[in-house]
Amino acid sequence: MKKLIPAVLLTLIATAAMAMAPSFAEVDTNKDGAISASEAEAVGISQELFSKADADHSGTLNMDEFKNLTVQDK
Ligand SMILES: [Ca+2]
Repeated sequence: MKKLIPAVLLTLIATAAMAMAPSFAEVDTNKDGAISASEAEAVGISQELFSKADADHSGTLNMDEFKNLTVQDK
């Protein structure tokens, strides 16, 4: 029975984390598959963070770059 408790906690933590960090689809408001600087700014991602996350300096964030950003931004 003890195994039930961590499973419940993990679910709660995952739910809370998802609620705090916007998903890629939520940030990509024009649905072009990339996050522009203005889309990032709209959800409170600073220009500095955006530049750091933009690993290939394309001026936009793809899903991988966005994931790295949301992991590092803690
Ligand atoms: Ca976009």
